[in-house]
Amino acid sequence: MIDTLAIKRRQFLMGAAGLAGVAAYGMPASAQDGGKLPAYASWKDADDLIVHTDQTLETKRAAQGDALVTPSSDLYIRNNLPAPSEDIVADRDAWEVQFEGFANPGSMTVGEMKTLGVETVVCVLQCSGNGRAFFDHETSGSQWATGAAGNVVWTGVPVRVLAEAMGGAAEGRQWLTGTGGEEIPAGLPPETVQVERSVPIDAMERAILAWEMNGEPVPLAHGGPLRLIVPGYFGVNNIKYIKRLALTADQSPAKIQQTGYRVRPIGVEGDPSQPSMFKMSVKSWITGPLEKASAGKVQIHGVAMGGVSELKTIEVSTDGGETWAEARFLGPDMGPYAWRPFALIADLPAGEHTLASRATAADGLSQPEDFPPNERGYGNNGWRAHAVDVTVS
Ligand SMILES: Nc1nc2c(c(=O)[nH]1)N[C@H]1C(S)=C(S)[C@@H](COP(=O)(O)O)O[C@H]1N2
Ligand SMILES: [Mo]
Repeated sequence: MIDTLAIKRRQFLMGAAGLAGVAAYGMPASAQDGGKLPAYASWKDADDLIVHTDQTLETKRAAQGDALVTPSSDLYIRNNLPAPSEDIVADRDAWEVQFEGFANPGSMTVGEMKTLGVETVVCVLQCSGNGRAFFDHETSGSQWATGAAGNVVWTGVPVRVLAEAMGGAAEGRQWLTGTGGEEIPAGLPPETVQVERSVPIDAMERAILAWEMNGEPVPLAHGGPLRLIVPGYFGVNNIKYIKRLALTADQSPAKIQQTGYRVRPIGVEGDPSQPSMFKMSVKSWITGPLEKASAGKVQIHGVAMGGVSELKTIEVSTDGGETWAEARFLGPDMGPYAWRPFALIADLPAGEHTLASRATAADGLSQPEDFPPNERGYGNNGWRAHAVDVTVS
C-alpha cells in the first residue's frame, strides 16, 4: 500500500503539485486525501478514492490492485451535471424510457424490459480523460491518473432485443443516441449541458440497458435505475439514468457530442470533423509496487485491457523499457471488453527501478511508447507515461 505520510512529506517538499509527483506515485499529488465524499456517494470507500470534486472521484492506483472486478465501493464517478435526486430510484421498475426512431416507437418501463430479455457483460468503464495527468501540457478537466477506470459486471436487456420488439430501425438511421435523465438547470439551452451522446448504430449489436451493476441494482451514482452500456466505448457514451434511446439520422446536436470529446491538437477548438471518443484502445498499467519494494523477488502486478479486442500478451519491464518479460494474466478471461489483472515475479536488486507494462491485443495492436498530446488530454495509453519509479532497498 502507499505510504501516505511519505507522500505528504514529498508533496510538501515539492510545493505545488508537479508532474514529478504524478510520475512517482501515479496520481496527482494535489488530490491526495482531498475532499469528503459527497452525499450521493457517501456509501463509497473513502480510503480507496481521491475526491477531486463532488462530481469527480478517482480510484487510487494501489486500490485497483489485481482485482478481476472493481468493487462498486471503489468505482470512480464522473458527473457532468449534478446527480438527480434519490427519488428516481425509489420505484426502479417504474422508470420509463422513451424509444424513438424504431418502426414502432413508444415508451417502456424497466419492469417491462425485464420480461423481454436479459444478458450480462463485463466491461471496462473508463473516462476519456483517464491518464490526462500524465501529459506534460496544461489540460483543463480533472487530472485523472489511472483511476478513472474500473472493470464492471452489467446486467440488462440487449438493445437489439428491444429493437426487434419495436419492429427494427426506422429508415435512414445511422446513430444510437442516448439521453441522460438529469434536470437541465433553468435558463440554459438544453444542448449546452444535456448529456446526450450518439454512437455509430452498429454498437447496437452489443449495447445493453442495464439495471444491475456488480450483482446489485445500479446505484444512483452510477446511473440507476437504468443505464446504457456500450461495451468497448469510452465512459461518456454510457449514458446514466437514461430517459430516451433513439435511432437517429444524425449525431446529437448536444455540445458534448458536437465539440466536446473531440481529439485535436493542442490549442485547437473542438469541432465535429475531429475524431470522437468512441472505441477504447489497448492499455495497461502497473498497480503495485508503486513506490518501494524489498530487494529480491518482487511481485509486480497490474491490469490490462484490449479495448474492443481480446488481449494477447502483457509484458513488463523493470528497466524503463530497455528489456521486456512476458507476464501472466490472472483469473478467467471475461471477454474482449473486460480487463485482466496480470502479474510477474521479478528479481530486483537494490536501487531505482522504472517499472512499465505493455499490452498487446489479439487484433495485433500494442500500446505505443507515447500517445500524442492533444488539447483535452484524451485517450492516453502510452506505456512510458504510465510507468512507475520504485525504490528497491
Ligand atoms: N447522464 C449522464 N451520463 C453520463 C455522465 C453524466 O454526467 N450524465 N458522465 C459520463 C462520463 S464523462 C463518464 S466517464 C461516465 C462515468 O460513469 P460513472 O460515474 O458511473 O463512473 O458516465 C458517463 N455517462
Ligand atoms: Mo468521462
